[in-house]
Amino acid sequence: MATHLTHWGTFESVSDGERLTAVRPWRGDPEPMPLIENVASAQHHRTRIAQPHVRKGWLDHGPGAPGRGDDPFVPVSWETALELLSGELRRVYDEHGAEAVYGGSYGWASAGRFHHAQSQVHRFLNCLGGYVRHVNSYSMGTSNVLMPHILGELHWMIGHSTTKTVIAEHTELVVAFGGLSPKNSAVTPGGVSRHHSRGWVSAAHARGCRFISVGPLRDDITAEADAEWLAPRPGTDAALMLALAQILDAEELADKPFLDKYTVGFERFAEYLRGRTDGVVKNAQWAEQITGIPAERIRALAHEMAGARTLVTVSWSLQRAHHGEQPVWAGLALAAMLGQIGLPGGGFGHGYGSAGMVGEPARGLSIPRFPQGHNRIETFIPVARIADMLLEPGTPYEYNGLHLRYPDIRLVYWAGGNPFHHHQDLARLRTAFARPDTIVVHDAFWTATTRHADIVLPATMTIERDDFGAGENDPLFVPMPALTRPHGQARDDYAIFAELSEKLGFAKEFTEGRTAQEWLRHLYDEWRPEGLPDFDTFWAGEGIELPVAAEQVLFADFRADPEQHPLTTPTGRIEIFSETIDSFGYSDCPGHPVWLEPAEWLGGPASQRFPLQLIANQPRSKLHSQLDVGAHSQSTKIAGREPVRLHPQDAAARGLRAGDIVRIVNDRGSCLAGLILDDAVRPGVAQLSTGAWYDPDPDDASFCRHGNPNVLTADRPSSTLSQGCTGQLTLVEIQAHRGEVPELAVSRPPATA
Ligand code: PGD
Repeated sequence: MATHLTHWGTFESVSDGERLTAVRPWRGDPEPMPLIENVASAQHHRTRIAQPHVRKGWLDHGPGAPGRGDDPFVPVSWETALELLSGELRRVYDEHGAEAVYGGSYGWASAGRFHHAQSQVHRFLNCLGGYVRHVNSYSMGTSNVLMPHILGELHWMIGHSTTKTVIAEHTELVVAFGGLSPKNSAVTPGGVSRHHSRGWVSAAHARGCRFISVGPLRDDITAEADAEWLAPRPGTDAALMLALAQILDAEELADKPFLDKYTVGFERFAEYLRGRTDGVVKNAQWAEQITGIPAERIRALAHEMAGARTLVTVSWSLQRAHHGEQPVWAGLALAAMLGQIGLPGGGFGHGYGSAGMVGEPARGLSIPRFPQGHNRIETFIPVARIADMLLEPGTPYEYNGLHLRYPDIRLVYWAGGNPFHHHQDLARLRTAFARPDTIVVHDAFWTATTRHADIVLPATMTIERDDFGAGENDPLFVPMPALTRPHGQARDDYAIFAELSEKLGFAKEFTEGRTAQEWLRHLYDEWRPEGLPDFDTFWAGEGIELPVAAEQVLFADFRADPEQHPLTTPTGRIEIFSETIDSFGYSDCPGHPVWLEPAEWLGGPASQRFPLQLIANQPRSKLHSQLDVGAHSQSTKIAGREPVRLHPQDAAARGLRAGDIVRIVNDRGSCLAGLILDDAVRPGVAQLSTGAWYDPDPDDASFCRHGNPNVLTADRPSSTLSQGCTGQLTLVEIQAHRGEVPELAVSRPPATA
């Protein structure tokens, strides 16, 4: 039995050297996840990449040859692939410089710190001369930018959120905007040892804590919460929060001493709530028109929140939307008005129910990391602007007060991510991906991204290599010795870069003369704090428990003494009005929280033609697109298609029945999906999770035969401020699919020549 980490859980397994023969959850995990089944079943799936491949058009006609995404691939030897690749890298760096190389390579890759794909590719490209990078993430791209202006650095805040144990002990009312999704909090970047999605909620509920889940899906909170479900029109949470704030203000329920001492700009915000700036009082009737929540319920809720130890928590999904800053900022303003920030169990949270590490006690020690070196190139893009960058080189744009220009990219290098999973408007992305001279991808599988590359290099999975790792804020630091031989000719990203760096003449700089095993020992020895075992003992063991904080209350020290412990915002206070943001003059993100109509919502004109709001959320049966071919993920499909959930009433109005293969459409594209009827979905809403591998129709790239919602979502930034991804919500119509259900191509390897 060996212990092994994934982002979605820790498992113990037995292997015969070729494959895992038994897999079971780690014995310390109180709430194990079935997702671990995907690992063993995917390892030797026919979509594993067994050897290097080069796109035929690129091989025959050279860089820039058309046909990317359509051409067959030519299987080649490692020697040929690395010769071709090193020659092309030399050409691009010599002719166009490092500013012509996009090495952002966004993606979650795998657990395990040394073989962390982004660290590997970034170190390699840094040795080569640098690269254009990305900033922020698809998860939190809007909050990444907003939070430092109004509350503090987001990652620090996530790591120091009030612990779930404190909430279980002290909170009387949790108002969870966006819910507390157990499927999301089961995942922690880097790995999770003990899942806690349900235990703390049960404990809080047993003590008498009430939960209110605000969102379009009733099951976005665990049943143990016995929650009241409020289902506003999707995308209107900010209006609901503003009305709650208006009631607190008008009825003098707001905590004035708290606002005076710990915040700035409340009066500017209050003028807006009172209708002095635009003639519209943001009262309960106003919010009822927008949200569909009865004014009476809004009024009562404001009183309930003011009368209890209340935690206002906002999920990350709410900021992954057009004007996604507003629900986060309005939620913070509301919590500030309640005056409980810094008190045990009260105040503000961001991301409970979005990822496992939020609300876990901070880990005292970071774990060893593979150094990435220094990037000499300063040019970057906000991560979700990739298609704009490729399509519009030289075009100026604004971001967070900066005036920037898109670089002219000739070569794209990706390892550990799947843009044809994570990006929006995939038909547009495909057009963008046709622009560069060369696209290089390392992956273990024939994902849609590898199918849109020119040079495809097969990477190992974690079970095929030696590594170590621990999740963010997770105490268990685990040795991860290889459990099986690699599939086919797959190589570790490190081995690929080591050989390439040899060919390019900087092997010494990249490898420092170490093998992967020697790096593990070196990184561990360099890091080992006193009292921890030596490397050999660690490697032979089942993992060590690192110390964590006992309990924590977010901003308790700031509350105790704001002079001694100011926030890292420009004023050191919570900024309900931000002079900095206001000074940028962005009409789509002014200086305080406001209600701004999203481009696509059920109350807007676009809903006349597309009357269903599609929620494109995180999947239950896999992490993002990872191991979609695995047994557990496949067991949830309907005739091989991703399931879409619809309220029975909406299905009946369209003559649709459970199990039907339906076509989801809007002006950007369409996809097939298998229909599930479920009254846990708000009427007017459809839910299709992300993660089905994009399977474009050969004649129409905007039609996905498998069920990837990103053919439907808009490549529209959340705002000029953050330029974040808005993949969560889009408007669609759903129709019966007529004719034969086309075969899937993405579950087979691509054609070879
Ligand atoms: P993954 O499926 O995790 O998706 O986007 P991301 O690109 O992270 O992709 C990781 C890829 O890395 C997989 O193809 C996997 O096989 C590969 N891989 C794993 N390990 C290794 C390795 O060691 N080496 C190499 N070379 N490859 C490896 C996720 C992104 O999607 C995120 S974080 C979010 S939150 C977004 N959410 C939404 C959303 O809510 N709605 C929509 N519509 N779209 C979204 N997209 C975003």
